[in-house]
Amino acid sequence: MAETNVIKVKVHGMWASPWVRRVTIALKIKGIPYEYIEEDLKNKSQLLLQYNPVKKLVPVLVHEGRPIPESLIILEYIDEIWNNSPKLFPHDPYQRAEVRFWADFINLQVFEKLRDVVKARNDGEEEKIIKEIQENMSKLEANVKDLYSGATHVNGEIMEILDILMITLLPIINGVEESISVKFIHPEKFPLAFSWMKSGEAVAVVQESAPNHENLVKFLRKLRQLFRKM
Ligand SMILES: N[C@@H](CCC(=O)N[C@@H](CS)C(=O)NCC(=O)O)C(=O)O
Repeated sequence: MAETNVIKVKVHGMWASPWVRRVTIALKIKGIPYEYIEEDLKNKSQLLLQYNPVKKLVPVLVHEGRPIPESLIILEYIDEIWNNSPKLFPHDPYQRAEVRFWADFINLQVFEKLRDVVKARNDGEEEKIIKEIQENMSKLEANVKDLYSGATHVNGEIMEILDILMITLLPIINGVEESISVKFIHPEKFPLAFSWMKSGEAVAVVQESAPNHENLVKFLRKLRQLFRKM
């Protein structure tokens, strides 16, 4: 087999994970072939534990045998290594810093808190986290006009990092809301953020990688029951 045909990239992932989906979308945008390894998170593979011994989480990207954990770090790595294909981060250092700030904010203050909603042990905890997410969404909404050009989604190849994060947020919001039977992120309150989140709907790499909504809701409901019983 010619050297160029050897798959040098592997991704350890899990179908429902938006953190994993960010990475696979980025690889597809860049046109990088990869092998995908689905992990059973109740029974993690020895390889995953060896590759990410500190956090033991997916995604892990393995490039030429070397593991890289943490989705945002993986995305930066992908952009640095495959730097002649569509760029995920802006070239300008100031803009790059700004994008990193917002990527971190969206990751920690929205994605991670959506997961915390599902893992809340009682209604009081759930309500508190929902309120925090609504406040964080308001902060994001106030900044969308400066962050989203509205023109980056004409085709999947020019999606950048914040586009990937926003686009992959929508199925998780829908899944979490349905799994707890509470609608708490209203499109009319966050119209700019919603139009950004929806902007990827027609993009092939986004469509191909979308988790099945019913399966996602089932998965999240089970997770919720598990934490409510603890
Ligand atoms: N900060 C991590 C979050 C990744 C994460 O939370 N992964 C979840 C899957 S959705 C996981 O591996 N969970 C397994 C566990 O909690 O044991 C990243 O950005 O990669």
